Amino acid sequence: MQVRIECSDPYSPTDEFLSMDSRGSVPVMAKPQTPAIEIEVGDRVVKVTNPDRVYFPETGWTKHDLVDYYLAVGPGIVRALRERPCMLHRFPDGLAGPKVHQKRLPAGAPDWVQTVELWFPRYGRTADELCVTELAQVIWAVQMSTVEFHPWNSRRGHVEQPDEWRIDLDPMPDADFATVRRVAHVAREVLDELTITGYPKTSGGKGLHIYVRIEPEWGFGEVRRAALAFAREVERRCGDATTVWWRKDRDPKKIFIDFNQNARDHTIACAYSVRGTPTGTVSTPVFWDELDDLDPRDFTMASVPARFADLGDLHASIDDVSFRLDQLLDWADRDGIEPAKPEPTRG
Ligand SMILES: [Mn+2]
Repeated sequence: MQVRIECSDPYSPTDEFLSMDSRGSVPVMAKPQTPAIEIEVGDRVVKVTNPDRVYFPETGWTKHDLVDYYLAVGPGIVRALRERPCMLHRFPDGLAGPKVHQKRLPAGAPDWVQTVELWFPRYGRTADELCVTELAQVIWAVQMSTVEFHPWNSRRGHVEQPDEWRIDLDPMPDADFATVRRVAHVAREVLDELTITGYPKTSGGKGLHIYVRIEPEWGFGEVRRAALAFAREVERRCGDATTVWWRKDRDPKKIFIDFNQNARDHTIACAYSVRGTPTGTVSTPVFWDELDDLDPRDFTMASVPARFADLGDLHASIDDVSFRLDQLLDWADRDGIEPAKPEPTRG
């Protein structure tokens, strides 16, 4: 499958337009180079340069290891990214170097790498973001030094209407995973009462995400409003949960239900995304009934491929049924949650 060949590897500067961290745009020159390799992915061939470059200094894992990881979880990462605008968290020199939060597709993409044009009111302009339709595009993004994939909660066909409601359980600094578990169980109880199926995954950090497929019928503001109404209900039932907006006002022992992750242009690492952590933790789909036993630190780019081979993608059925937000929006009205502001329109 992998053929080592000699290739020249001229440094090709990437386009950092809309990069959130321009420090990453400074190339590090004159690195010793190992020969590039070519990876066959479906019908495509992806050239991977500097495959032996160490991306994770603590474990010694290389860019090649990262490629192998994403190949191993291929159907899972593609399901999580399919047709979604995707922001890339790139580490051109591995974790030891700067991190680049990149919206616009890096330059030099082959013609089979697809994109979606987005409007960014903040910048008053558009950008073409990566839009994954097949695994080769994921591997190409890794070639472009992407470690983390942060897709939108909407898809190319209806960019302004999310089809994913994201329940983001964020532990404050003094909260442990046991507290995350308690809040997650209450969240599930409320979802059950709404007859909504939520798909849990570790965040790859200390938290947990629960994803819900929704009809792409509402704008970001309404989805966020529904998410807040849900979060308030969980907060009422569980003393460990908070929806307090200002971080400084939050109890550091609590779990913040970050409803704002449903706002336009807010993204979080998707299922099967490796995180830029020293141990290469992975945002990993989990069974509800393993939640009480698992330690999210056990899910890494070294361990998740075997789990994926054993269990398959625990989010495989997420696209089968889409749910509605009507009841949550009724709760939002009942609770006096202020109406969503209209999204800024394209000038
Ligand atoms: Mn989070």
